[in-house]
Amino acid sequence: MIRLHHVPFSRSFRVLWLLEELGLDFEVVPYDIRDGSLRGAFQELSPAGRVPALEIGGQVLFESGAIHEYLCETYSEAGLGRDPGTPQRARYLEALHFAETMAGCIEQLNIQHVFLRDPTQASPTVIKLVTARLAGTLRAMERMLEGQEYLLADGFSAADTMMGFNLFAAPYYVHLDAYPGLMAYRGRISARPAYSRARARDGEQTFYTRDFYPVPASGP
Ligand SMILES: N[C@@H](CCC(=O)N[C@@H](CS)C(=O)NCC(=O)O)C(=O)O
Repeated sequence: MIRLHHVPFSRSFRVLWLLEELGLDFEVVPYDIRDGSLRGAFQELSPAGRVPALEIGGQVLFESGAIHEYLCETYSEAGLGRDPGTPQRARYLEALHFAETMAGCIEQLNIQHVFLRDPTQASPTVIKLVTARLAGTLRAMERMLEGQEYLLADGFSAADTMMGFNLFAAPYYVHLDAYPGLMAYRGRISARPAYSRARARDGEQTFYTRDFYPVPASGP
């Protein structure tokens, strides 16, 4: 039995998508990020009250990157990880972890723009700074993709399910049309059948109420 604890359109989508790429049978347990259901009993599964959490083989794992490495090792025949000693190993690990540098920027902007109970507490200075940092990670990702279809030169991997998800959240804060390489890549990953199956199981996000959240004009 594999069971994914999931909030629609959150980092747990990475794991949902990877499970579909691996062709595994699994159950999705949905949560609402705002209703308190990620606190209390849920913290037995994920101590910081975060998704994803994955029940698999009688244990529970949290942290999307660790789950990626574990699933790719456990189902190695799918070839979605890169083993130690193989040519793309270093780039693979780099992309898996860089995904969280970018997601950390998105998370800070989510807090500033979307999750503060009192929006007047948002800081234009922090928003301006973090938006620029997010743009920097997008530029870096575009360079990583130069001349290749996926993040690794030897083809699709779990690095793409880790980092690829970010490209659906980042455009709430940075216009992606400035990054043609990322736009083309996003088109490629969206066209994957496993991505479509994952989207069909994802559920509706409820936190973004606009298409774009600009840096406030009153910033320094
Ligand atoms: N580094 C963790 C981050 C997990 C995380 O922060 N997930 C967010 C959703 S994207 C969450 O569960 N937030 C709930 C909260 O902060 O209360 C991972 O990659 O799994």
